Amino acid sequence: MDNRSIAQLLFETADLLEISAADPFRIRSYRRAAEAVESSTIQLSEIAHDAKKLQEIPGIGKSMAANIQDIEKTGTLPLREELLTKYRPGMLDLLRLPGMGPKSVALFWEALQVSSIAELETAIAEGKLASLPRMGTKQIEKLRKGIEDYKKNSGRFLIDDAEIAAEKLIAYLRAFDGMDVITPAGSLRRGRETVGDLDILVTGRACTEGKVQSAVEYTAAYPLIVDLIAKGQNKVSFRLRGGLQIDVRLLPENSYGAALQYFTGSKMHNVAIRQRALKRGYTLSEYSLARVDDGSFVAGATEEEIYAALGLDWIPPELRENNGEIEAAEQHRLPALIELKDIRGDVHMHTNVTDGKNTIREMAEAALARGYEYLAITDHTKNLAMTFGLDDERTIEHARHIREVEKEMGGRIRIFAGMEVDILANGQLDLADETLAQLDVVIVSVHSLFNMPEEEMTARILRAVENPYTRILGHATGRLLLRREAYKLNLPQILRRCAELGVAVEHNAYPDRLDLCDRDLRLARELGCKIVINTDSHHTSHMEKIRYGVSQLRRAWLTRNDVLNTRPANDFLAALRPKP
Ligand code: DGT
Ligand code: CA
Ligand code: CA
Ligand code: ZN
Repeated sequence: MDNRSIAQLLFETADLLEISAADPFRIRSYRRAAEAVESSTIQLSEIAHDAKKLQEIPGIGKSMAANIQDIEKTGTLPLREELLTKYRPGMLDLLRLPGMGPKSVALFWEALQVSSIAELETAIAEGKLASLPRMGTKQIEKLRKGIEDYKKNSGRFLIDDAEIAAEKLIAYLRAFDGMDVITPAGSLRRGRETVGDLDILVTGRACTEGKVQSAVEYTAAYPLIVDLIAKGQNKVSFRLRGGLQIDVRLLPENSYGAALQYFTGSKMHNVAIRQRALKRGYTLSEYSLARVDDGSFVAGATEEEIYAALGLDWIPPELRENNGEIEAAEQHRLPALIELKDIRGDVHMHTNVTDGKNTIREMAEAALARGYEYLAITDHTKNLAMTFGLDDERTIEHARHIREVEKEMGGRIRIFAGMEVDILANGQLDLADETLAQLDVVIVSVHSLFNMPEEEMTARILRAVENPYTRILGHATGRLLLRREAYKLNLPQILRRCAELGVAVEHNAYPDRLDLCDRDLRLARELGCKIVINTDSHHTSHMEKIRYGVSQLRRAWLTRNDVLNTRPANDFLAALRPKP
């Protein structure tokens, strides 16, 4: 089990303890342990057999070490299970609503027997909340809005969580002799920013008639299944802990391409493709492309042969949203989409001087190991006090340090000195111009006061990009996927101004941001903006998350030429807005 899952179980136990009005010290010890696990760079599952080693981690004592060992052994915590027999699992969902803490959950339970989001929704509709202490119309409205947002997001998962789940399952399936080709289809293959469920397709010797039954049994025996939903002739559906559903389909080789095409979607793309097939006298199903008149087989083993039979170039999955890709494929003018290997540097990352976990040197070595030619260190500024952001003096010192490390690297990689400068409430930047003048990469970002009215937020960001030293606008809409909506702003106006000024706009590839989104990226390109892609890494291990961002760039139809950090170091610097 990974650290994040272990931490989650400990956090949940702490919440349940708090709902049950347990001893505050006990509650705190669970929370502290959860935080320690979450931020530990050691994989706990690797040392779980050794209670002594576990206890070397600050925040983990003897009893927590035993708890972690229980989690490793059983996948859960006895205390959590015990509490869940007294309280309801739905209470953990209630805790995810904004403004809802364990105390309110306990109150709703005692006063109204509310133990789930659905019950809370009913209680609000029936006006029952108003009778509770400290429940004004404003609080009630906030809860109602929170439920609405929750329902919109619930049942969806971040792309990296979904991909990790898919990879684990695929590794398990590969161990079975004859499951030769295993591919995730659906929204994951299309690189969508979040995923509803996973659609995994399998083919090979084990999927032929007569043999497939034992392959189905093996799939249904996957140890991480918590809820087996269906087990059919060639399909297994189940849920993992955390709620992610996976549909696995086992298919004969001659219809694999048809199935891959069908289950990759999107639905809108498939509808348009099927209409095209019908116009040409074919029917397209998940089994094959066949002639309407005599039902004879035309294509099915590969996607390429199906698209070709329909007079189309093969369409990359990221484009399959019925946004003009079919016309482009017909006219042989699909773009040569940007690829992961095109990226030559990552120019937004943090170090342990602020809220990152590694040193400049460690970040540089990690970038080098990825094959990058350059990176930029861009730590936070002082307005972001909780990250230990730097003031002017410390920024200059940090920049000097960055240049020293670049020398130490002996020419193996370029390191640009930069900062992620906080945009203050009025749009001013958090560092003086004289300081900014000494940096290579100045990214400006909003990290506070997200609830401004649209006009004010737009003016604030416009003022920040007007600063002559601003070179990149970071994560422009501030959304956090499944957690926080974008702030209200007039994005087209901001993008237009960035294009005029030559300020590049960032695509922040960290999987809970992916900001700008695919649609906005397409707009940015149309408006003539320069575009960069960054991970905003706070740890060396975050750099690989760039691939999720590359998927978004591809979904926006971008090519290598549209993205500045596909260029060599000097060309990249020269392509940024010139310094005044
Ligand atoms: P998700 O799971 O919500 O992130 O999105 P998808 O695209 O993975 O959707 P899902 O899992 O419901 O279905 C996977 C693919 O299967 C979908 O992209 C297209 C295909 N598919 C499913 N149901 C239908 C349907 O009723 N009609 C057509 N044409 N295709 C379908
Ligand atoms: Ca799906
Ligand atoms: Ca599905
Ligand atoms: Zn930021």
